[in-house]
Amino acid sequence: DNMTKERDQLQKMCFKGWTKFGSSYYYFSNERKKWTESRQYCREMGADLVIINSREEQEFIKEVNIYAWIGLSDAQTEGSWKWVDGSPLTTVYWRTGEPNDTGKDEDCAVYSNEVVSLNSWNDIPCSYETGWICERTVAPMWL
Ligand SMILES: [Ca+2]
Ligand SMILES: [Ca+2]
Ligand SMILES: [Ca+2]
Repeated sequence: DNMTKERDQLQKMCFKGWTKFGSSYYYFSNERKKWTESRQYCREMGADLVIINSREEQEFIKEVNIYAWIGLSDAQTEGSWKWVDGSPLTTVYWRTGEPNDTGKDEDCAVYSNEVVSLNSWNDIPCSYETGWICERTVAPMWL
């Protein structure tokens, strides 16, 4: 009936731009924002910046081939990298020589598509404007 049609339409609209991988849903931005603004964007959509928990997830993002913020920062304590949900770093995929805190001003981590290697993370200034990746682990209500 009409209600069902309406709901289906809404579902499609709301879900546009999100990709499912494993048990998570991902949003890859087409715009550029600073790290904090990127995070804000994700949170407004019931998500957060991506947390990379496994090699599979790291590989999945590599296929998308995007230069984008991830949910990792050492803004609170220099050198102490933390995911946005407070979970500890298990597997890390820093580029060779990173994180290097160039100019003592690099506190946010970016997924770089400039390298062939799976080790692709770099720390850069949080005020830099670039793409971002949101992740949510819970399916939205309308699914
Ligand atoms: Ca994850
Ligand atoms: Ca730093
Ligand atoms: Ca760096």
